[in-house]
Amino acid sequence: MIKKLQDLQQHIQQEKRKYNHLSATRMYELIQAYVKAQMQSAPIHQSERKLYYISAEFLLGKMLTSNLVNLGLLDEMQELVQKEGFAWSQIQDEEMEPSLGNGGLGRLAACFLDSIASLQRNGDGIGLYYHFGLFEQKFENNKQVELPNRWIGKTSWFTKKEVNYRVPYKNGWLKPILYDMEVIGEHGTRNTLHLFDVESVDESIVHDGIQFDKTAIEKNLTLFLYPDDSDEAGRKLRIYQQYFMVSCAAQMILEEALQHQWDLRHLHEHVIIQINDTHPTMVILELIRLLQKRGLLLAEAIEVVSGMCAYTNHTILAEALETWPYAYLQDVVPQLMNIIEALDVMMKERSKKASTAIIDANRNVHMANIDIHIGKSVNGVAAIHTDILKQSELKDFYALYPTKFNNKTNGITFRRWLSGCNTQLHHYLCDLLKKDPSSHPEILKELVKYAHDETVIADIMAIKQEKKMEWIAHMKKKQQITLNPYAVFDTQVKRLHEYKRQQMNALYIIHKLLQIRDNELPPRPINIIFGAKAACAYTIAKDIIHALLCLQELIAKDEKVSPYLQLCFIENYNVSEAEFIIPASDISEQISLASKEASGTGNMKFMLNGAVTLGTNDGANVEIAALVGQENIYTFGKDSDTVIAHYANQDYVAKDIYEGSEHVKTLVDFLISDEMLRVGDPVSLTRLHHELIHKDWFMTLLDVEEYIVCKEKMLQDYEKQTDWGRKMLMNIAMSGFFSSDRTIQEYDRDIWKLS
Ligand code: 26M
Repeated sequence: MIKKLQDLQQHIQQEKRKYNHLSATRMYELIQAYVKAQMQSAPIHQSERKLYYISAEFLLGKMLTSNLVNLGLLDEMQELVQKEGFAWSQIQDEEMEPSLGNGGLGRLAACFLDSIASLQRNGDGIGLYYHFGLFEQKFENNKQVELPNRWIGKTSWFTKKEVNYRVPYKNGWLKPILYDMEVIGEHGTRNTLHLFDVESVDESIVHDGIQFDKTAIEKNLTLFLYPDDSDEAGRKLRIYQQYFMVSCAAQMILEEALQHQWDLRHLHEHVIIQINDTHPTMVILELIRLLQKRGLLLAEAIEVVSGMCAYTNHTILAEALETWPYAYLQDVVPQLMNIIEALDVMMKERSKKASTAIIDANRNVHMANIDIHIGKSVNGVAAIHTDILKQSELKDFYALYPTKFNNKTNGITFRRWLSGCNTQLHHYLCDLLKKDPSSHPEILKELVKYAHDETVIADIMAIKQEKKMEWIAHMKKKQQITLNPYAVFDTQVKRLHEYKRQQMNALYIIHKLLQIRDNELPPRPINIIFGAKAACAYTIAKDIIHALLCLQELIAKDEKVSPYLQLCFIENYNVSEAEFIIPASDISEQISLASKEASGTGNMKFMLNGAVTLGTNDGANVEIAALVGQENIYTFGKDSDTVIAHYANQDYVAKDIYEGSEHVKTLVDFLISDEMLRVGDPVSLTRLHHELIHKDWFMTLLDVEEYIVCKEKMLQDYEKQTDWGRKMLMNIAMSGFFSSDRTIQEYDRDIWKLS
């Protein structure tokens, strides 16, 4: 064990003498061992009440820099590394990124762990140790190809532990193995992330990339994050995963309660469980089952568990709200069925409304409905989202349980999204404000004092330019692409989904391309940057990626257009790529169809790093607008009431807009122009073209013209550089509200009551 910084330095010198050379790999290993030892010696925060944050996803990203930030050792370590002749990025490159999540929901869980520890609250995370994280994305022939992403390496932040739990399964049981990772807060106390694996897991059953026998549960249970669930075996495997996760969680919670000698009839006084979306819902059922086994009556067990559980909703998309056929549950978790039945009967006494039923008329079990009936709290993740839950999506539940509903606007950890990824801006702000904004987000407001200080504005803009240069060098190395560093950087990075409307951005690109060919030149070159993965089975999402990659090729080959417009699609967009591109961006694209993006958290990361939002009145964009004021944000598009009314009245017809506007028709038809078909797949491009005209479920054409006008205004305003710099400054200044420390304080105040 390398315990002290001097020890680390000694180790480095020793190895250099011995081998005459020190590789970046070895350097990383030595530093990692040192940091891990530091974390393991940090004190655990003990208390009479503890939070368990259960989540199917923890999208951690690389941990080295973030751990060093929290230990207060980043500057020292960067200096040491530099003295040894390495760039910090070389050392970072050595770490494998654990991609144990899809996007917002998983990254939120990771930010929360960081804030919970930093605020010195007693709270652990519980999830699954997937051997393969979210797939690695490659582009071939302008299409996404998915490769397995095995993230587990020789050096790891996780430590393997034995546990004596048993998870009931078919005619026997499964034996869990525990992997623990220390979560260090900025004040040096530590919590733990517990990820469970199954002992009998067998990686050798994976073949041809991501194929495997879906019925061999003992071998495949923890192999993949969200295995393909297009068939029955895949869907049942997800139920096995979820049950395994929550059964381990329940056993751990009861074991810890026993150690503390907490009375099980008063467990809700000591334990609070936050259920991250519906994936961990069965923890409610499993705890009721286990408490009954330990002597509580059903009614007593329900009462105790009700007081222990709180549910967070992350989406109103109907297709994302989980329901399981009764028969699947019967097959996978027969031991829970009498509890589901009992709860169903009890809740039907409370409400006769079909919308609130646990088991519906088609014998489907609604997981969210279990959470809402039994849990003590239901929260949305941004003000507008919570309002929509109360007023429309869950309005029958809101009538039943008005006091359960509350809002907790999402946040991000500034330790990663400022200190870790933008050291230049972080140092500058620390010097200027005489306090560290990562620990004291509210201090950022003092920046407003400098709104008319041209030196400060110029400094902030110079940092932006430096981050642009760094990112361009990175992309040159990674994707052999040459980009103009003096262009406007207009960025849309997030999962690919129709509701997020990357396709609307594609139509803007076509608009700009045609303008340039028509000699209407922009005042400054524009770089439009994308990063997005599409779910393997989501055909239209893949068609959108394909269209964008075709446009990228077409523009790159167009000598007239490319000096003014470049399109760059970041391959394999993940947390590390986000940390690179966000600080380099000028424009933050947040253009979801109003009402559909529950919150968004990328929007907050961009704001903190001085990008200006181009967005709809959706999710947390609404709160960003209220904070910065209309002169520091660009909003457009129909509002959520209008959109919700269109769905209710079924009166949105994309084709009417397509036929009614020559401009829109030209843009949409470009997708199947000869030049597009020459570089692309006619089947895919035609399908997308057809979808936009005949379905357009997320109403791209409804907002596209306003979007184009709004973006053009933004690009014009960008030319008034000092005014633009002031907008950057105001965005940074008002971003303090979006610290996940604030979010966690609210969860604690209203729900967890840990302190
Ligand atoms: C469901 C069924 C089958 C397979 C996967 C799923 C599924 C997986 C992830 C459904 C939803 C999932 O995540 C939803 C999500 O990420 N929601 C996002 O949560 C963020 C944090 O609150 C918000 O900021 C985003 O707006 C919201 O889209």
